[in-house]
Amino acid sequence: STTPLKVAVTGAAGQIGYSLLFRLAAGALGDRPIELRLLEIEPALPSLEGVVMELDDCAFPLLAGVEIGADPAAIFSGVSVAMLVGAMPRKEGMDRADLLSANGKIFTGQGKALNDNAADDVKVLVTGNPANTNALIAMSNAPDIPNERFNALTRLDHNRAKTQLAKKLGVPVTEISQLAIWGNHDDSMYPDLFNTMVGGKSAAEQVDQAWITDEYIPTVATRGGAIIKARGASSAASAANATIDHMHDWLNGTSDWVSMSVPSDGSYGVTEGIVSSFPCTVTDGQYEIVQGIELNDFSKERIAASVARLEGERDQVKQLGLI
Ligand code: NAX
Repeated sequence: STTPLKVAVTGAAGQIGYSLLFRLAAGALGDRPIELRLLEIEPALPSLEGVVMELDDCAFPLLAGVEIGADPAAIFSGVSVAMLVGAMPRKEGMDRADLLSANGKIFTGQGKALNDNAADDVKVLVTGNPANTNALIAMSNAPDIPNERFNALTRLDHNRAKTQLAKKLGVPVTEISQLAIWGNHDDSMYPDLFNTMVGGKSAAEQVDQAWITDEYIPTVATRGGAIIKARGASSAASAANATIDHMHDWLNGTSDWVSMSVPSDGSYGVTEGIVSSFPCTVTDGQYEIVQGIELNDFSKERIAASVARLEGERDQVKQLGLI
């Protein structure tokens, strides 16, 4: 199609935005013109103007237009893709509950604005943390948009899990298939290797359980903190890359399982309605949770623990009147 795809990005002047916008404008979602609609809070608009100057200076052939602003209703008008990256960062002394409440207000407002202004086919992907519960809040405040159009990002965990496994086994990442993250995007997320294939053989049979429990899962779960320690700033380019991977596959389809946090339909006993990560495939712009996977007791236990975290967050935001 030559009609520009209208793509909204929130938090566009932030770290992730600085990587994300240039990849989007360069055609990362597909070979189609793109119109960027960038939302920021008022004080960040001057800085965002500088980013737009740099976008101009790239003379991207596919970039059909850029609009910026602080009013979600105007920015979300007619968008088919919304990447909700902007969120309130966790500051010193803030716990997860404070974070939920601060971000809740952002995502109730943005959910309503999407409901009233986005295109009928809008797909919404939440990257801003706590991503799964922010997606639940936005979804609950957008009654006219089908629930399944609200996803949250666990693709960064997925990509991290893939590379760590590839390194361990000394194979290229392309040898790995059927890998998936289950649960919440926090340190309880669970990468299941028992259904993963490497070079045509079961991954779990090529590593031992102690490595999975004591090294692999903790390395993937604490990778964000390791990046902060090394770089002095949180993951940005890799988070932007994962955000693009997720949306690219949602729009264009998959050839292998991918990890997507989606509203649970009760599959595998995951509480219906919460936004939890599952192995998914995508056909014609619609994802499906992969069915018929056998989960062993270790996997079931880990998934239940992560789902319990999501239930806890859901209960908190319910109490706060956000959903
Ligand atoms: P930054 O603090 O650099 O940028 C966030 C931007 O959002 C700021 O420019 C801020 O002005 C803007 N913002 C705040 N409230 C807004 C609102 N109501 N409307 C529009 N914009 C608003 O953070 P950055 O490093 O870019 O990270 C963004 C979010 O991604 C954070 O919540 C972070 O925790 C989350 N992450 C999620 C990951 C995931 O895998 N799901 C991984 C990376 C990242 O940590």
